[in-house]
Amino acid sequence: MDHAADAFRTDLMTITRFVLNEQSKHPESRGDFSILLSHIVLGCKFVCAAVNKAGLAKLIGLAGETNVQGEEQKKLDVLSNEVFVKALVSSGRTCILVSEEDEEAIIVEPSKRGKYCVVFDPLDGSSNIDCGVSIGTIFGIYMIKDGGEARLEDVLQPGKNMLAAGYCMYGSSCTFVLSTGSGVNGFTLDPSLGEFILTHPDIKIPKKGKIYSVNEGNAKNWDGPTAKFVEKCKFPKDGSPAKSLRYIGSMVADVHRTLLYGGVFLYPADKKSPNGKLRVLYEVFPMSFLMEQAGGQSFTGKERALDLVPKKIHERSPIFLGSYDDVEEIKALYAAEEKA
Ligand code: FDP
Repeated sequence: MDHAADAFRTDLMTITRFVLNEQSKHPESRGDFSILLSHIVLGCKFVCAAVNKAGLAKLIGLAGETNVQGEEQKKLDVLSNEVFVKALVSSGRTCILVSEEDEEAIIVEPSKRGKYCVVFDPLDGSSNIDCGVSIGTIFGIYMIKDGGEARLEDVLQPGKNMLAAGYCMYGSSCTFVLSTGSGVNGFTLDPSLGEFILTHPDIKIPKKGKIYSVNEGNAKNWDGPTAKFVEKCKFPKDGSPAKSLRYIGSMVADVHRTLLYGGVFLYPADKKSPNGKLRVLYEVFPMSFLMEQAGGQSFTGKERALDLVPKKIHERSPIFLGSYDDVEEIKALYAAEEKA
């Protein structure tokens, strides 16, 4: 990207303009999706402002509650969840919501109901809040199955049925990454305009990467293929250079780097957590959707991640996602183990 030319850009592709352009490719569209997305974007802008002000506003600290996963809830988690639930319900376009922070799915009251189901983690990576490390919001959007009553089955669909997915990263800049099923585009918030501007058009992940990203503190509990893969990253036997390790411990930030620079992000199963740590609906699926749309792959250790059919809304799954060739290597290691 030509940054000098960018500084003088006068034809700004805002996210609203981008989505309306996409909408115009579907003459039958009534704009419902664009309206839904504008409410998600509003939620992200609010959370971005709250994250930036957190230290000053004394928002950091425990809210005195624990969430469904038994983790301590911070004030910012509570706030972000409330903002997103209210923004999504008031859009009039949603019928069922699943949030990381709420044990039960939220069924939208009939007068405000639309045809979309939204699964989201309002503030992922929350253990990083207090030290100012990048955190983010992750979301995925499904269409209600038969257009009738909203039921739990509508959000227990495989990830490949998602219509759209994305995340917003609250970091040194606020970046919104979106796929509506035809590629991946990244937008950066211009704080002076209050608008997300297209800065990363048509993101493609490098076919092979030089980075691996994993919590190596769990290594003693890993299964064979994971241990072998990480060993290969550090001590390659084919003459290729060793890979670098980068692990932030905040999924949005680790996946964002993986998407832009290439490589692989893994949160495998281990003896202590046979299903891994990350949640299928609002972590594994949206990130896998984006990876595939950017030309990468995502694998659970058993199958393509987007083929998984969740049975529970807060289900977890192991995950290996990133550059096509790197994930291919992991798949080969699992296939070899199964054969053995
Ligand atoms: P966090 O616990 O800080 O909320 O699933 C949440 C998550 O962060 C991810 O964002 C992150 O990738 C992962 O957990 C980090 O887990 P470890 O601390 O076990 O490495």
